[in-house]
Amino acid sequence: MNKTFEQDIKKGLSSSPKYIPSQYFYDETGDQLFQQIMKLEEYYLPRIELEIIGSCSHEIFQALAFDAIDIIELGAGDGSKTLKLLKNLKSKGLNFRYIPLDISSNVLEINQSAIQNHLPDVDILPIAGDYMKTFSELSRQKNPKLVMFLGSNLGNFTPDKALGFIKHLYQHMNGSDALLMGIDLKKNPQMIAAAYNDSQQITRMFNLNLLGRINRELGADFKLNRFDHYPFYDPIKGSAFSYLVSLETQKVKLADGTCFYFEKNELIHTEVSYKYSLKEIEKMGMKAGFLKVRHFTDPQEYFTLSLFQNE
Ligand code: AVI
Repeated sequence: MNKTFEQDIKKGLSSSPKYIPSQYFYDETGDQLFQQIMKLEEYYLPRIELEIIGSCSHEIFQALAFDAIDIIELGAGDGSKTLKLLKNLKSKGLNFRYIPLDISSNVLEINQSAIQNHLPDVDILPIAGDYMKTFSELSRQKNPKLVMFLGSNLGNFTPDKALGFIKHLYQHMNGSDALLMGIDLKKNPQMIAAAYNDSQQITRMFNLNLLGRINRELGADFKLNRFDHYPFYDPIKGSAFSYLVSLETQKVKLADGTCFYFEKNELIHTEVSYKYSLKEIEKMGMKAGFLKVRHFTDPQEYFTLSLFQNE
């Protein structure tokens, strides 16, 4: 049994307000549900990010100062979007090694075979584990690098943590390295609200799977139909918040006998997905220490690939 998971769940469910850390969405079931979310019409993020990759690869290539680099991707996932960028960079003659970092070794295997199939000449060095730790270790190597953090993963940090994260990356990068981040932009709130409350209810299952996972891994007796998915977007804060709502007063027990009590309509906070404006992204980049930020967006400015550099 995973001790950290157990401790985090016990801490979160005995806090007030209750919460479950969003990193726990991604067990095997959660990974599959997330793959389905990424194909939903309402969840526009990956579709538009891919579109931007298609249109800006040449400019990214031109912005890179070296012709032999390490491309390090944090939280790389299955690499489906990255493949397009890597293919485009390769066809322009960029010589690179691809280093995907992810917590899940499962997903890294999928990533490696997908990239290898299409780009047999590229050296791939997948590293499973905490990607911040691995990144700090890798940064001691002096090879020039392009660091990538795609998929609007930055949005799952609060703005303070997001800034801390970018600062940390900056401190471990050399002058000529570049950082490319895919970030979801503020837009019509209806569009964002729909992305987290899809009509096929996959996001609902994704959220409820947190309770399913606690049942499976900690022997809890959550009845999933006694909880509801409650997403809401606050356009002022620019954050989509996700909650689970207890539909009745109830008690839930873990296999070790620990009990948690829920009042009717009590909330469990499960996720934040912050959205930014282009100006806010620039400010964040500058505060972290970068001197230059360039945005590549779709024509409607729904999403950006932002490139942070020093030179
Ligand atoms: C992984 N992350 C960027 C997704 C997001 O949009 O915040 C996770 C997600 N949650 C619900 N739908 C997708």
